[in-house]
Amino acid sequence: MCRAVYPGSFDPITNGHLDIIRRGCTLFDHITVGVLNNDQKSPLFTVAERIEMIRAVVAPLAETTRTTIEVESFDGLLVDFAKRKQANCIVRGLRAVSDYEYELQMAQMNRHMQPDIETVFLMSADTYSFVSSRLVKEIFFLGRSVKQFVPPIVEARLKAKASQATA
Ligand code: COD
Repeated sequence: MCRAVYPGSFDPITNGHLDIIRRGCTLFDHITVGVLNNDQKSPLFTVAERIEMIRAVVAPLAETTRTTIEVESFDGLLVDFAKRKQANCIVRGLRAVSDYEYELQMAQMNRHMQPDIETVFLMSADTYSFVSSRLVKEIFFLGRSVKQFVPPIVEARLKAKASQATA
């Protein structure tokens, strides 16, 4: 049984993240999407909001795949979370060379701490290789549509955040 953890900030989930999850379903029996509960960053969406959006966008995948997908938050070290989830793989997405150095360092550090958990990299689809949560938020709040980069529920939640901010 191949069990994977796909960890991240997901603030918010984008079509790039979703593509990695969808493709992960062809490789793994079980995927836990792990949302980091990180007080040091100041995220736009709360962990609960991020989890709710991810659950909503992965729900349709259940109809097309035998992979089970769960979404949870985690604190502390990723390898400890992966161990608790009995995962043998950590899935990460690679967009460009700029991701590589950070990802390599993290994968090597994680392997030193937990040699029985392998990091697996999936190359970003070329349609999403330039998409990041940070840019999506920046573009949205500077007034352009992000419809092509995020699932509809995320676009709706961004609009709700914007109207809360102006209320
Ligand atoms: N296409 C493909 N992949 C993508 C795209 C895209 N358009 N956008 C993002 N991704 C990938 C990223 O490359 C990443 O692999 C993953 O999706 C999640 O991305 P983010 O940006 O949401 O999340 P990150 O990279 O900020 O997550 C960092 C972690 C939470 C995994 C990391 O900080 C962590 O493990 N923290 C726990 C503490 C810990 O264990 N520290 C020691 C590490 S050695």
